[in-house]
Amino acid sequence: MSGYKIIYFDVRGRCEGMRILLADQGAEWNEEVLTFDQWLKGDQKAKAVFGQLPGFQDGDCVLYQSNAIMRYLARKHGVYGKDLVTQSRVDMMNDGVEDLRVKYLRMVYQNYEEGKEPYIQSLPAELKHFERALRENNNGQSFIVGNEISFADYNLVDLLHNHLVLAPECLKEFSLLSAYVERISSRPKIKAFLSSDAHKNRPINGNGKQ
Ligand code: 0HH
Repeated sequence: MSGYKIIYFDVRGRCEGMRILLADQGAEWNEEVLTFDQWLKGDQKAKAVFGQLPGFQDGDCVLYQSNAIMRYLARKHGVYGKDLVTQSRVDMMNDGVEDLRVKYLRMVYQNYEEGKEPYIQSLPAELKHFERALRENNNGQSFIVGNEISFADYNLVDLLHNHLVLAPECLKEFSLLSAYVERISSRPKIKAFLSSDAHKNRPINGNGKQ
């Protein structure tokens, strides 16, 4: 069993992409779950490099920043692309995922009631970039980059899952993205993880909005 530990709140949030990566790679991990009251005591915040979670531990390696953790796991499990150009494209797509995640989180945590509908209206303009990237890579039949799964796929699929909860029709006009989410989510170990209580019982966000 690996000694991975994810230190986070009881939400999917910024950790579900890495959980999907670990599940698909057949790795095991432990969760150190903090309540918000425990967090407000301040000890963990003081330890965290940027005063935020998630944190992550693998032996002597302690990391913060969710995308740095994803990259560490990607390097360790060989899901970061096989050459410099592919790795840089994987980074580029993951940065695109991060940009959309930040917009999603801002809406969910800061402006859900008024911002949800305008956000949903603006989604096609965001999702079309991912649809085009898929089309330009083997006509959408492979991964977001190249012909092997990468951490950007795990991160993108998690964010798309959240969007399908927010707006169940949002992928209807994007046939390649729809098929892609289905395909990645049907990989046996991911499918098993997605049907587990660990995934199903964990809320997407910490404020009850989704
Ligand atoms: N760039 C950082 C990263 O990618 C951003 C981390 C971040 O925003 O890792 N962390 C937030 C928690 S993620 C944080 O530490 C959003 C989920 C919030 C759920 C909280 C409530 C759960 C209760 C069950 N926020 C706390 C803080 O900044 O003090």
